[in-house]
Amino acid sequence: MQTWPSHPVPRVPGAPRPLRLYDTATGEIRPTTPGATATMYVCGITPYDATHLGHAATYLAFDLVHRQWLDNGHEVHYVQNVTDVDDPLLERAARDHDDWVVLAMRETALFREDMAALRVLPPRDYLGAVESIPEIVEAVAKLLSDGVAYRADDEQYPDIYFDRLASGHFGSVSNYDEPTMLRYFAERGGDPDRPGKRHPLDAQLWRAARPGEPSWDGELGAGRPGWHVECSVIALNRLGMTFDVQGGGSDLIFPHHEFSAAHAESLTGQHPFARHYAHAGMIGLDGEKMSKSRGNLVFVSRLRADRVDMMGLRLGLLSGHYRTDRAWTSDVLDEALARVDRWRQAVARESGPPAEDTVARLRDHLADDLDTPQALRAVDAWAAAALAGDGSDPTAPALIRDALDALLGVALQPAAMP
Ligand code: 5CA
Ligand code: ZN
Repeated sequence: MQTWPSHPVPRVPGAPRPLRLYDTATGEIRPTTPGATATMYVCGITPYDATHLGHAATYLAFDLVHRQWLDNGHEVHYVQNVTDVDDPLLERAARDHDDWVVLAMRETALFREDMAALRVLPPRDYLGAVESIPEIVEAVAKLLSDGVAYRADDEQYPDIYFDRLASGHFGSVSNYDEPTMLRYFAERGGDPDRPGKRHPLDAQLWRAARPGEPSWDGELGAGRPGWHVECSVIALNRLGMTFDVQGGGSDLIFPHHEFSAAHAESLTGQHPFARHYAHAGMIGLDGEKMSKSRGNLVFVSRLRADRVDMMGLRLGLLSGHYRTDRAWTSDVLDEALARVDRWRQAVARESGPPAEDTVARLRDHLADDLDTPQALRAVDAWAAAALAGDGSDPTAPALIRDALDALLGVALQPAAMP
């Protein structure tokens, strides 16, 4: 699939800091330990509606991971998927008498524009589920022949399921107990009550064709892929086992990331799937998680249409810590817009206080599990001093501008407007 346009990232003088990141599997903030090429897979959108601020916040968090690795001199191999065939997409298309393929194309195109406007660095590999079906079929066939997957006991719809215990590591991502797993499985796309399964928590790998649903014929019989195996296979075939970071929102911890890992571990006999499982908190609106199913959404594209400064939006979404569930309010946006104005005025001055210490603090805070609230405050302090006329270092404004661009993805050139 086509990705979105990139932009050059300036190199910032001074010493980079190795990135430490919270890992859901171990419950600790641990250093990331990439080789020359750092590897990351972040779960992409299900394109049945436009990108809302919750999605945007999650992709911005992982954009900061990308940027801290670049600052540390790594190449970054970043992979993202698009779940371009799944129940919610088909249901929305049916509701609106729309063609599901065209709906997915339209929303994916809008997502690309939103990501580019927010200056999110693009993935190197951007793959849809549909275009990945041959590799998914191959993997599911292997799981079947290895005896870790089975056909549901149902002659009409012989869906293929994964024996959750097959990898020997089930539970190692989420660390949830079985009642918690069962609750989330039911809430997040699982089918615990489906007759013909051997265990309520076994996850679907291949859904046999139903009347009126799209399906692909082949060695598994006509059907379409399950959700978790899509991400397992796309990641595994691009990054191999034990890549650096598997990312997404915290709503993906279970069942999605637990099963993506378990499938890949069963396919390869290796563990772990990823060194870090990193999860962004949920953005809420009016006291509830922002979600397509609840309909309490603020869309990035709506704000673009309203000519909202995307660098202000970016700063607003980064003003809270990425792991904290947090509410989006008009105050958050207003404060961020005021902040970006102050910063713009400060870096437009001919001189300011020496900026090396500020850049070092910015790096320290970001390397500490992406502590953006502190990082932004460090920049505020420099900007306030610059605007008060303190300091006469003529290189400082450009250094701050480059550091904000490279490390936070905030471009303060006047051309940054959407
Ligand atoms: N296609 C799957 C992942 S393979 C999916 O979850 N798609 S999604 O469109 O529902 O979500 C896209 C990304 O945004 C996921 O990483 C999800 O965890 C994240 N996300 C969804 N809602 C929110 C929210 N309210 N706040 C923060 N992140 C969110
Ligand atoms: Zn995924």
